[in-house]
Amino acid sequence: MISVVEGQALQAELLTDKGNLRQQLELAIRKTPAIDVHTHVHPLEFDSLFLSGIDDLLTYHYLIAEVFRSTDLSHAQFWRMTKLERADFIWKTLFVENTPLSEATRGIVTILNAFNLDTRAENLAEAREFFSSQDPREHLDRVLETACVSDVVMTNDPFHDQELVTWQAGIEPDARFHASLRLDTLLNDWPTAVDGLKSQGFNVSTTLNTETHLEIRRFLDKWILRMRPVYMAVSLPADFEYPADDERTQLIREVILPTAHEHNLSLALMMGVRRGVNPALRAAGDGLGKADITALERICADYPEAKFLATMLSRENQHELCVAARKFNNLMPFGCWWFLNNPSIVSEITNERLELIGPSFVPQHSDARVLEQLIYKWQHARIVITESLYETYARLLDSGRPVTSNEIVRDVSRLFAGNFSKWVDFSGSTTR
Ligand code: HDL
Ligand code: ZN
Repeated sequence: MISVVEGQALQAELLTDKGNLRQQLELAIRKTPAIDVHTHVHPLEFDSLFLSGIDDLLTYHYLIAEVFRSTDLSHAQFWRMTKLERADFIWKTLFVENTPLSEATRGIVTILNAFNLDTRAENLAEAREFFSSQDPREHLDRVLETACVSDVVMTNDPFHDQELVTWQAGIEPDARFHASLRLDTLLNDWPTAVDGLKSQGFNVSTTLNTETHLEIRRFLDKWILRMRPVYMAVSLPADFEYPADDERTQLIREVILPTAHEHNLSLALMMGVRRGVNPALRAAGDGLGKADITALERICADYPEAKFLATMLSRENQHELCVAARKFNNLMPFGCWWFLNNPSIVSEITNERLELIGPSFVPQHSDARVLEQLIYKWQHARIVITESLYETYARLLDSGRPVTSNEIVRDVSRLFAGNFSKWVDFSGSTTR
């Protein structure tokens, strides 16, 4: 929490001048550390899951999808390349032969600029030299400081081999990194989950019954003890229905929510993804669909004592999510997810959230996969959120209610950290 903004004691007087209002807001947003509530970033301890540097940045699946719109190269030819060849190809195609106009390409520019690297370089020699010459731990500290991110919530899949190796070795991750227990395999791919559960020594049957429910709870209890997740999470397809006569509804009702209750964990529901729309793109091949908000409303209504985080992948669903959050105070909207994480849509979503639910939401998460993406995702988000908040405070002033710097810092701290911390009973980096 900041108590002094740029050497000035926080002003208690009313900000009746809009120029001063904007200055105080910009300072507060620039200085207030954010908790990044959903990422795919892992610290160094996770070996192959730790991604950093220009080659990982350029082979981000967002850029892989985009490069095929500016080349005649076939998917097969691309996938035959090495990672460095792919990075060179993407740089040449999207940054040299074309202008990096998209959000994901501009993100690379923001990162290079943050390290004073040539954003118009003809090749990757300088960038590769810079990133390979950094001390990894000092570099991680520098990235988190530049991004002004205090804590990073990871995505931890208990069926992923590297996760198994790391956690079973009893490795304590960097205290700024916190686990979330990801349930996609369990809830979206039950046959695969059965094999995974059995391979980890749990006696489950494909046909769900009480014994299997109990074994899955034992599996979750074991992973919760190991990971100490700040919440459990699942992405759900656009056609997700609740209730439905399927394994997913049974597992939600008989296993997941009882486990959430027992461990006082929130459940994050990320709705609207359509996996593998174009399999030739591999991880870049997912798409979106409009989900059924009534499924979320019914879960919130059925389990009033449970606490749900939710985000949705369709722009239209985000407005519905705001209205649902007005109806259910056990529902916390968060972030501008994936295809929504573009300035024009982040602005629309932030505006409608402020208009419909005031400061009672989590405005952004980065979804970063590569360490340095934290810099661009948060820099770009802070610029848009500043404008939304400024317009909101300016309208409030025009309506006859000025604010103070103290109130601005309070509001920004609540949005960037307080709402989430309170929701999941999070004590931050001191947790570990
Ligand atoms: O399911 C998810 O958590 C998504 O965020 C996917 O990981 C997606 O590939 C992504 O990285 N979006 O930003
Ligand atoms: Zn994600």
